[in-house]
Amino acid sequence: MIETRERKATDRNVTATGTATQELTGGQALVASLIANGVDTIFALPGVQLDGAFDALYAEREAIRVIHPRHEQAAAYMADGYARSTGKVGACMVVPGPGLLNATAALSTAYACNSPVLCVTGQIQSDLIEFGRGLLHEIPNQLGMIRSVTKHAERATTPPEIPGLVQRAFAEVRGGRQRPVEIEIPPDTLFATADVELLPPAALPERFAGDPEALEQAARLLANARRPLIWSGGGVLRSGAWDELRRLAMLLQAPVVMTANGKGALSDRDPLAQNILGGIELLREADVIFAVGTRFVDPATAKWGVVPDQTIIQMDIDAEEIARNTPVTVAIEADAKAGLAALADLVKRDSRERPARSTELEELKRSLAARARAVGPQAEYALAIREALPDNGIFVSEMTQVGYWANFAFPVYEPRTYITPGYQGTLGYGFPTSLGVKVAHPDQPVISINGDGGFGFCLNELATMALHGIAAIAIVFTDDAFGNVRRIQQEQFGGRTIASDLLNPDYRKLADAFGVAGRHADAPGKLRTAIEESVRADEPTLIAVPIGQVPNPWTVLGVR
Ligand SMILES: Cc1ncc(C[n+]2csc(CCOP(=O)(O)OP(=O)(O)O)c2C)c(N)n1
Ligand SMILES: [Mg+2]
Repeated sequence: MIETRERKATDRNVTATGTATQELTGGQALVASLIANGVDTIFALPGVQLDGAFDALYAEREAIRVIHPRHEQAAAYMADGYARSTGKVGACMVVPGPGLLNATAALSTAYACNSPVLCVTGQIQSDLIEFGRGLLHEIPNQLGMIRSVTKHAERATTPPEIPGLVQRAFAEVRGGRQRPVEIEIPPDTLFATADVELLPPAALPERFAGDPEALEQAARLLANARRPLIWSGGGVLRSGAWDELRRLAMLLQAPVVMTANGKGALSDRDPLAQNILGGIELLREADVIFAVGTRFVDPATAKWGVVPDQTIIQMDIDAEEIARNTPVTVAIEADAKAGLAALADLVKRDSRERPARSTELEELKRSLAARARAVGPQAEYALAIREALPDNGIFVSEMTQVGYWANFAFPVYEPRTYITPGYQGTLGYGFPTSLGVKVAHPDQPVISINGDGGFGFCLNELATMALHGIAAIAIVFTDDAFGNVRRIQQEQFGGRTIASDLLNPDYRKLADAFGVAGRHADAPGKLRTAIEESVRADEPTLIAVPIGQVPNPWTVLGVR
C-alpha cells in the first residue's frame, strides 16, 4: 500500500473492521491511488480546481513525473501516445469545462482506437454542481457529455471514495475492450481531509478464450480451408497477441492482412505479412476469412470486399463488434491473445501440414511494393523515413499525404511502432501524440509526420518538447495548403479552391524561437540524412520538408 511522503506509518488508524486508514486529503488519496495502479507519468495542465491534486503530485514528484503541455488537447494526445506505444494506461489531468472540452478530440481518437487512457478532471464545488450559477469552468452535465467518448465516467465527492473511484477506473480502462475512462473530483474534495483507506491496485482483467464450441467450429473451417486468410486489426496489438497470431498464421500458411491500426503485429519482413493492397488481391481468392481484433469495415463495405459465398469467422473482445459490418458464420467473443492461442491449438490438432506459400506471397509483396513506389514523392519520402528509422523506431502517422500512403505501404517491423488516428481521422493529433510516445520510450527514435495544416494545431507544443527535453523528431511536410482539401476542390469542384491555402512560417526560425533543433530537407535522400543525424543527436527536432502538391495516392493505387 502506498503512503504519501509526508506521512509516517504511525499516522495510520485502524478502524473497527480492522482496515488501515490514513488521514489524507482528497488530492493525496488520488495521487496515492494512481501510483498504486502503476501510473509513473501524468500529462497534466493545472488550474485552480486542481490545486489540491497538483500539490499532492508535488509531494510525490519522485514517483510520478508530471509533463505539462501548453493545451489540454496535447495532454490527452500524449496520454494516448503513451498508452498505445506501451500497452499501459496513459494518464492525463485537465481542468473541468473548457479544459475537458479541449481534451475531447484526443479522447475521441483514443475511443476510436481502443486506447486505454485515463482522464482525471476537475469539477466545480461539489454542492453547486448542476445549479447553473455560472461558476468558473462550469458546464452542464459534464459527466454526461464525456460519456459519449469514454466507456466509463464517474465522480467522487468525498476523499474516502477516491481510492475506489480510481480502482474502478483502472478495472474499466483495462478490462474488456479498452477505451478511455474519465474520473472527476471537485476542488473541495481534493482539499478536504478524511480517514481514507487506500486500496490495492485494480486486478488485471482475466483473458477469456471464447466459447469452446465456436472455437471448434472455427478450427474445423480453417483447417479445411483451401485458401484461408487472416484479417488482423488493432485489437491484436492491444491484447499483445502477436506471437499467437504468428503461430496460427504459420500453421495455416495463411497470409495476414494488417489494417492500418494493426500494422506491426507481424513483421513486414515475414512473407505472410500483407498490407491492405495485398488484402485486396488476396481477399478475392480466399474461401475462409478469419477476422481478429478488427471492425472489418473495409472488406465488409468496399467494392473489392467480401462476396456472399465466403465464410467469415470473426473474433473480437466486444460482442457488439462481431457481425456489425457483415454477416459471419462463426462469432467468437474472446480476448485476442487467449482466443488465438486456443484456436491455434485446435488448428494444430486438426490440420495437415501445408506447403509453404512464401514464394508466391513474396512475389505478391514485390509487385505491390513496386506499384506503391510509383505513387510519387510521398512514396519516396515515406521510404526514406523507413530507411533512416531503425526497426524499433516508432512512426506516428497523420492526415497528410505521406500518411495516407504509409497506411497502405509503410513497412513495419515491430508491434506498437505504428500509430494512427484510426477512423477519427483527427487532424493535428500526430505531433502531440508522438511526444507522449517519446516520453514512454526515451531510448527509441520517435517520428511524427505532419502536414503544415495539421502541425499548426499543436505547434505550441514545441515549447513542451524543449522544456521537458522530449527528443522526438517532428517532420512537417509543407505544401502551403490543406492539401487534401485543395486537391478535392481542384479535382471535383472545377478548381474552385476555398479556405484551403496556408501561409507558413519559416520553420527553421520557428524551431529556433522555441529552442528545438531545426532542419530542412528538400529531397528524399536529404530527409533520410537529416533523420539519421537527428536520431544520432537525440534532441528535440523539427524537420521541414517542402513537398509541394502531390498526386492523389488512392487513384494511383487503384483503391478508390
Ligand atoms: C480535426 C479535423 N479537422 C479537419 C479535418 C479535415 N481535413 C482532412 S485532411 C485536411 C487537410 C490537411 O492538411 P495538411 O495537414 O497540410 O496535410 P496535406 O493534405 O497538405 O498533406 C483537413 C482540413 C480533419 N480530418 N480533422
Ligand atoms: Mg499541407
